[in-house]
Amino acid sequence: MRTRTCILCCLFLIVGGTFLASIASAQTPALEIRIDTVEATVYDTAVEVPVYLATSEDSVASFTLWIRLTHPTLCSLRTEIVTAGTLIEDWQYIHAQYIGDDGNDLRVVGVHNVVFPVIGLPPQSGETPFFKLVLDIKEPAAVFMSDEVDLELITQAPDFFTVSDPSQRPIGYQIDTVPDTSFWRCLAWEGEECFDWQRVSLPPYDSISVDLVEQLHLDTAEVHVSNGLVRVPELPCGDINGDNLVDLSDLIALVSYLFQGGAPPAFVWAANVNGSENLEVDLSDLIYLVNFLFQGGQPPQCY
Ligand SMILES: [Ca+2]
Ligand SMILES: [Ca+2]
Repeated sequence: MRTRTCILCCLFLIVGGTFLASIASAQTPALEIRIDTVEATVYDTAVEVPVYLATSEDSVASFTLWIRLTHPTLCSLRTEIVTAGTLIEDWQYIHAQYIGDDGNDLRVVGVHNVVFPVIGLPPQSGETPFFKLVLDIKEPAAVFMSDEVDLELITQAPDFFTVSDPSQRPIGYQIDTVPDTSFWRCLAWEGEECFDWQRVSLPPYDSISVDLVEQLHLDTAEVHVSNGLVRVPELPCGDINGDNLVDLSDLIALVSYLFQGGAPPAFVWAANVNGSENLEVDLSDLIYLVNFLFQGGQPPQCY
């Protein structure tokens, strides 16, 4: 009886331990790359988009990321990478270049240090930006057609998406051994013996060979990727509280901001209703908005 009780206890502990381990791995991936969601206005000329890195165990010494701008009606990607105040501020090598001719695909490569010993970033919680992308906002006339673009991380192959530890091992990849079949055609027979083989992709062929090759695959249970969104809202000038309308509530928000220590406008440009060149929001804007709302004055003109 005592023996049976012990076995039951052991089974319970093992099952319980496995259950806890699976929850822990689901909550904390070995590697997480996230492109932030960012909002800009049609009056911004450029916007910085933070990319975040979180690692639960590994130090990161180098990376390659392929980032694609989809539906590029609003913005264009720069090859400039902002590193000030980010995790890779002191890295020795940072390089970004376009892939293709349309400027919508960007490859970013970073190496912490190239001289031995390679150190790498210690595990990160993902609060400080890894680095920042820069997007130029296109002319307002082109923006009105759409108001969102996506920044997609391409992850199909190690050439597109790799993050490595100080030993240059990719983080979060599985290695599969798969058969690789090749077809051969003989170009020079001598009796039954061939002296010149040519590898071919179409029949006819005289021989087949099968090699075992190793392929790397991103382990999606270990690596989490989330793409970013850049939104450029088409807010009307004078919409100080950001609800897409220009009405009394905007006047109240402006009075609160100017005289009662209230929240600043959602977008400062939308509060510069008199279109002053210094872009400042002050009493003259309040008077302008009162004239428009109650005395038939000119509509807000932010630019
Ligand atoms: Ca409003
Ligand atoms: Ca003003």
